[in-house]
Amino acid sequence: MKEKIGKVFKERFGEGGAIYASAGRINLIGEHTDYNDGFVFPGAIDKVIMAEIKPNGMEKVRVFSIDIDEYTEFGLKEEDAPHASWARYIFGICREIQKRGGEVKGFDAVFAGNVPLGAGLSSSAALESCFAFALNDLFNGNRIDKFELAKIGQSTEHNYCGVNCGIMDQFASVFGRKGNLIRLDCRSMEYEYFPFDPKDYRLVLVDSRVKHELADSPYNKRRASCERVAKALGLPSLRDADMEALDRIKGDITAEDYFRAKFVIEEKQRVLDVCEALNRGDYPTVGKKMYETHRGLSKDYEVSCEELDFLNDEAARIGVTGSRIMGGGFGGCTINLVKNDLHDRFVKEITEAFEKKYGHEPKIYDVVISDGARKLD
Ligand code: GAF
Repeated sequence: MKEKIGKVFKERFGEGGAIYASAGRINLIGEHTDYNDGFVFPGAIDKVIMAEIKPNGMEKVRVFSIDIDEYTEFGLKEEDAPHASWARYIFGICREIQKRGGEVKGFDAVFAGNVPLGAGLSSSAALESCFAFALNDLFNGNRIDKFELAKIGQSTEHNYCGVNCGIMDQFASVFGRKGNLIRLDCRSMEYEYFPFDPKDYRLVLVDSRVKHELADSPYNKRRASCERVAKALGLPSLRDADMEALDRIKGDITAEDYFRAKFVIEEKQRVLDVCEALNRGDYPTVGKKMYETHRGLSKDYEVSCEELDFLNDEAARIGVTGSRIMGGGFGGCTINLVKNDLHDRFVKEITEAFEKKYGHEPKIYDVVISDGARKLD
């Protein structure tokens, strides 16, 4: 990928620039908890967006996407926003740095990636973090701290891409560390690295290839439900809510809002339970919690779809230790905790069963927990 980017950069813009990369992410558990000030447990993966970037001495950005095979250029003022959705991520990063008093000047860039798009692996956060990291290095002497880089990505989603997301994806993409998951408290922003290298298990993603699109989606509606319930409880967020309090106001809120909040209250506890279980090496409990999350996401939070429920049922039938929808939902992947000796049978059987039912194979990815945003040599 690096060589290809270098070649295209040279053809389009001449003498090469610096090369940066940032990663997609998985999340072991803690879904839709980030914007409720709860806990999440993600890690960066070995699938990246990579970009070669060089200041061009102009007042504009010229950028080429190898994968989409599109070129665009834009200025750095608010009214210069490009139309192409992929370019809006980059424009958003430039603007959000500027809004915070940071410097961004014109630059040329060529980028490519292997984070599957729309699969729930946060290709958008990888793109944002790659450019945020690079522009911090190129124009700001790395003065912007890593949390702020993650927030710059999140604000880009909010203000330029129409997704009212939490901080998890950008955080994981910026803070990812090889071989480690990271438990993040999304209220205090305290985080802890957890070495994750189970000897007898593997994490396997099964991509339904149902396209997951968060912009203008029910994602923002889920967040609004949570905020309504928190308000009805007189709390700043669902972080401090419990089932007793929720049951007390059950008559004052809609049934839908009740079930959304119930899921979040249960899910934030599950993250803590999974971390404890991991500390004991108790993978059956980790797996059990993953299945509980899937049920909650499917029945109470209603962000699943037929194909993802099918993948989850099949995983259970085959005897997989843990399985659930990963990420925002509405399509994309399941994440599966699979015993080593079941791995090959699992991949074979779930692929065949899915193809038989839906007429196309799912994609299978073995997860490798890797580093987040970085400059390459
Ligand atoms: C998406 C969002 F971008 C994250 O912030 C998070 O809410 C996730 O869905 C669900 O856990 O990836």
